[in-house]
Amino acid sequence: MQNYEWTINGQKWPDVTPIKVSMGNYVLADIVNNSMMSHPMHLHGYKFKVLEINGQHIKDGAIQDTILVMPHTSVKVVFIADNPGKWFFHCHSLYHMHSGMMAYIQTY
Ligand SMILES: [Cu+2]
Repeated sequence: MQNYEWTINGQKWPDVTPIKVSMGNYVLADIVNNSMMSHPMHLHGYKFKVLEINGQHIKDGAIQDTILVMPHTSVKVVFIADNPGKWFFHCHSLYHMHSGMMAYIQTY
């Protein structure tokens, strides 16, 4: 069996670089899942709007704080950085999170 190490932007918790966003700006995020497993990605402190899934525009995308990113799928979301602080962004599969799939956004 292969041992999995789950990462965000190639980094494994707790050795992560904060994802810095400027207060008041729109933040467009590409969430790309190159693995063969699904990842329910959860953002604290914000709600985002889903814009695209695999390049297909989503009309009236839902406003949510979690999105299930299927294997070999990319998702574009947007939110407004209007909540100062440090906010976790992580996979909600506890196994994945505990093996490193956690980062944080820092709004300044
Ligand atoms: Cu996961």
